[in-house]
Amino acid sequence: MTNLNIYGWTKKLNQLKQNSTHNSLPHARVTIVHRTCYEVISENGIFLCELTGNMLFRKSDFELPCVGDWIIFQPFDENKGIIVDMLPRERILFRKKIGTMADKQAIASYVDKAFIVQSLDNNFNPRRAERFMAQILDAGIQPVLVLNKADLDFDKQAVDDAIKHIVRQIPVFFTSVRFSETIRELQESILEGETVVFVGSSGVGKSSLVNALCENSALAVSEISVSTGKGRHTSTRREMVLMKNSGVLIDTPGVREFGLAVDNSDSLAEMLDISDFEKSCRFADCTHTNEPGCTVLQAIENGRLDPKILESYQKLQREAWHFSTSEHEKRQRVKHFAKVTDNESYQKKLRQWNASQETGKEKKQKGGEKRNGLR
Ligand SMILES: Nc1nc2c(ncn2[C@@H]2O[C@H](COP(=O)(O)OP(=O)(O)OP(=O)(O)O)[C@@H](O)[C@H]2O)c(=O)[nH]1
Ligand SMILES: [Mg+2]
Ligand SMILES: [Zn+2]
Repeated sequence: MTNLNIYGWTKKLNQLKQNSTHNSLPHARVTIVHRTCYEVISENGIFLCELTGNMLFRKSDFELPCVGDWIIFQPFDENKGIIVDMLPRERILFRKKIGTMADKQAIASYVDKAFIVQSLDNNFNPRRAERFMAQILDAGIQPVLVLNKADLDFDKQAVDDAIKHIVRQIPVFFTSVRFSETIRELQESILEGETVVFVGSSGVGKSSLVNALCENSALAVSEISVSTGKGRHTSTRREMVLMKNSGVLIDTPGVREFGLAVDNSDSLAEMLDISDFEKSCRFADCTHTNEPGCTVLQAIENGRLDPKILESYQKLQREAWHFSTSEHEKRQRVKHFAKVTDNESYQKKLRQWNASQETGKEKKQKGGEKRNGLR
């Protein structure tokens, strides 16, 4: 029997399960999402599950189960099942769905830590790390910056300078799959039952780190193709693996674009370590662009704040604002539509219209019967 505590099952989750009408059925955690089915781990091992139609059609995409979710299922045959319910989600890592204004996509749920992986070659980019941090902190997840491929040549001083403000906020690790002590340090930072998701661009070494941490080669790792310089075994799905004697790791495919899907940008200043400067601005709603008495601009002038950090702050703020206002408008539209469809006169008109359609159909049918000589 599998002990689900090492997969993050807790007493609190057990209590939540009791609220479900299906609480007598087994529970499990989603480990892989395939195109049409879900691989889950339960006390009785791995099951391949589908969703009930009810769950499939009543939910938006981002509400469907994702890796990390806890579900309740009805087993059948030897290792198949139907997902009938999902426990209320917590600590979900979202991102904005590419090509949309306010649609979000759930990457993983019940996440304790998110490792933002960058490689110390040309992938290192503090602005990108800040973007991930904003989304991760919004979900109540602990961000960790992992700077990988530390065996390669890089300018340590320049990197240290660029991440000074990040180091003050979150843990930062320099790692290399070739230096086992750096892997051990990372391993020790993950506690039993904790869930860690790995995010970052393609080729930075997420799968390699997951494999090194699990001391096996469960995940395919890319070999750099000599002709294109690109990885060949690029990960194509989110996948959960268990670490020996400790946590649960979720590997994700590299992303080229990570759009913010946050509702609230209030914590950005603190995250970027500029809230102390901001507090003393003359105007409470200072935008730090050209206002008199702006202590943020003063900090830039006297070299205490990197102008790139302020730029990043304003960009992330704008993006969060765009997402939350579009989402708000969308919600209003849905509410308005619900109101319209609940409205009595609308319902009456709908009934009349349906009835007229029916009579039209009958007439047509009768006409057809006549033409066919059937009375
Ligand atoms: N020099 C060096 N190479 C590394 C290190 N970690 C990973 N690599 C190499 O980097 C390449 C990409 O590694 P992956 O683990 O596949 O990268 P990934 O982040 O999972 O990439 P995607 O799955 O495409 O998102 C492989 O050729 C690895 O061998 C490291 O610490 N040092
Ligand atoms: Mg990978
Ligand atoms: Zn200001």
